Amino acid sequence: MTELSRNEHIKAGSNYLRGTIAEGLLDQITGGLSEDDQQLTKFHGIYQQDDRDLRAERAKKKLEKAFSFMARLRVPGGVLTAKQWIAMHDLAAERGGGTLRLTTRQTIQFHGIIKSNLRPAVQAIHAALLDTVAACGDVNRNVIASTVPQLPAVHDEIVVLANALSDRLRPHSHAWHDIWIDGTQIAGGVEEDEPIYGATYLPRKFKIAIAVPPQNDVDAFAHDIGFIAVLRAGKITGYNVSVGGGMGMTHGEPDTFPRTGDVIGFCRPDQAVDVAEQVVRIQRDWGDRSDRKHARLKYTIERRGLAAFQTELHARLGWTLAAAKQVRFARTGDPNGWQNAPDGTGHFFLFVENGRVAGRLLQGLRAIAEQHDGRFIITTNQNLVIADVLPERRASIEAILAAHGVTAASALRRNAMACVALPTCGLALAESERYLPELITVLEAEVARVGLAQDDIMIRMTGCPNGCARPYLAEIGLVGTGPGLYNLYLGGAFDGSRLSKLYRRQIGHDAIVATLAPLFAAYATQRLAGEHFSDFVIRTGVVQATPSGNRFHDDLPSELAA
Ligand code: SRM
Ligand code: SF4
Repeated sequence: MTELSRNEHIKAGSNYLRGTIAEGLLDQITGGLSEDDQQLTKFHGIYQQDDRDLRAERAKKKLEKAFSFMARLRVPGGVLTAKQWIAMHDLAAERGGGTLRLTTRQTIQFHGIIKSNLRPAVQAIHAALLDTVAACGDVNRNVIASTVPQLPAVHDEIVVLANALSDRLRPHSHAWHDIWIDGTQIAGGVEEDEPIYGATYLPRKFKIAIAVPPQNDVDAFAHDIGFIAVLRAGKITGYNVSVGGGMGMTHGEPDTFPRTGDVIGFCRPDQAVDVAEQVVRIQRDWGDRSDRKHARLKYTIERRGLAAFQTELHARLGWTLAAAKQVRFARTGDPNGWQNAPDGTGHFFLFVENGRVAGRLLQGLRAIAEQHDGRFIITTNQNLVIADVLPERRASIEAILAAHGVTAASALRRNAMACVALPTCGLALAESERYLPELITVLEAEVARVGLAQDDIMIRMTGCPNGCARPYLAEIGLVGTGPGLYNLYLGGAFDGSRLSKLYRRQIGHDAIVATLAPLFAAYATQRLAGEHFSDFVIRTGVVQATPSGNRFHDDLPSELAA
C-alpha cells in the first residue's frame, strides 16, 4: 500500500480537528503554534504566517519570525449585511492589520492578527453571526456564486443554493466552537461523527462555484465542481455540472497542471446538493492521499478517467444526469458602476484594487455602511457591490465615495487582479499585490498610446504558480518564478472557457512591457470587429490555442525561452 502523506496522519490523530490548538494558544513563549496545529487551524479558517519583509532582520537578531495569523470568513455567495460590514471593519481595526482583504473566493481575509488576539477576533466574527469554519483545509471551501443582484430572483436562488451546499458539506466536528468560542477542549470524551467526510476529511481542498451565464465572473471551469445555471424565460431550470477544474501547479513539474472542468451533464435545482455530496464522497474515496500535489479532484479524474468517474457518480446517485444544455458565457470579471434591477433598485459595483480595502476607501465604505440598509456583496474578482440602493439614495453614496477619493479606474486596471503574495504569503516567489498596480500604470500608457484605453483586456498576476488569482484563465497571465521574475501566459479566453499558453519564461518588468507593448499595437490595428485580445493572439499565431482537451500545456518553443 502507498504511504499516506503526513497530513493524513495529522488529521487522523487530531480528534476531529482539535489537535493541541487550545493548549498552543495559551503558550506565551512563542507567537506561533506547533507545526501540526498549523495544519489543523486551516480547517478553522486560520493560517499562521509571518511578515516576510522582516525575516532577514529578525534572523540576524536571532529573533523568532514575526508570526501573526490570517483569518478567512466563510460567506457563501459573499453576502453581508451593512451591520456585518461595520463589525468586520471594527475587527480589522482592533485586532487585525487595519485592512480588509476581499478575496477571489468572495470573502474577507484579515491579516496580521497576533496570537493573543486570535480568539477574541474569532469571537467577534461569531458575534456578527459569521464564522471561519472550513474557510481553508481539506474540506469544501467557501461556495462562490455569480454576483447578479440586478437579477433579484435568480440571485436569491443561487445564494440559497450556495448556503445549502455550504451547509451540507460543512464539517460536523464541534471543534471550532470548542476551541474558539467556548474555550473548552473536549479531549476524546465526546463522540463525534463526520458522516460525509470521515475522520480524515478529504485528501485536499475542494471548491464549488455557481455561475449565471452570460456572466462567468466565478470562473466556473476553475473549480472542482461548477454549477452553471440554465435559464429559460428568466428562471433557473437547472444546472449544467462541470467537474475537475483547478489552477494549481508547480514550476518544473509537468505532472502538476491547471485544468478546466469537464461538463458532464445537467441536473434540476433540487438535485444539485446531492450531486455535490456524491462528487465529494467519490473524491474522499478515490483521491490520492499519498501525494498532496496530486490530491485534487482534477488528478483523480485524469487518473481514473472521466467515463469511470461518471459511471461511479450515477451509481452513487441512483440516477443519471441529463444531457447538458446549451449555454453561452460572454465574459469573466465584474461589471462596473450601477447595475439596475427591474424593481428600480440599483447595485453599485465598486472596483477595489486587488481587493485591498484600506485607507480612505475603508473609511468611505464604513460611512456608507452606517447609512445603508441594503447588503454588501463581495464579488469573486475581489470587488464589492453596494447592493439594494433606492434611486433617491444613489447620489449620497456617490458623494461619500467621491469625498473619500474613489475615482473611476481605467479599463485595464478594472480587469486586472493580483493575489496577496508578499509579505504575508509563505509560498510567494515574487511580488504580486504590491507590484501589479505599478505595472498597470506603465501598461495604461501603452494601451492609451495605441487607442485601446477603453478596451477590456484582462490581466491577472500571482506571486507563485498556485494560481490564487486564476491567472491561467486570463488573457494575460503573469506568474511569479523568483524575485522580480514572471512567466508570461497569453490566450486565456475572455469568457473563462480556455486556458492560456506559456509565452515567455522568467522575465522582469522591462521585458514584460517590451513584450506586451507591440502586441497591444498589433491588436489595435489588426483585430477583427469585436475580437478580444486573447482571440487575436491565437488567430495571428502569437500563441497556439491549447491544442487538445482542457489540460494545461506548459511547453514552450525553445527559441522563445528567455
Ligand atoms: Fe489560494 C494557498 C491566498 C484563492 C490556489 N492561497 C494560498 C495561501 C493560503 C498560502 C498558503 O497556503 O500558505 C494564500 C494566503 C495568502 C495571504 O497572505 O493571504 C492564498 N488564495 C488566496 C487568496 C486570498 C488570493 C487573493 O488574492 O484573493 C484567495 C482566497 C480564496 C478564499 O477566500 O478562499 C485564494 N487559491 C485561490 C484560488 C482561486 C479560486 O479558488 O477560485 C486558487 C486556484 C483554484 C484552485 O484551487 O485550483 C488557489 N491557494 C491555491 C493553492 C494551489 C492549490 C492546488 O491545488 O495546487 C495553494 C497552495 C496549497 O493549497 O498548497 C493556495
Ligand atoms: Fe501566495 Fe502563490 Fe497564492 Fe499568490 S498564488 S497568494 S503567492 S500561494
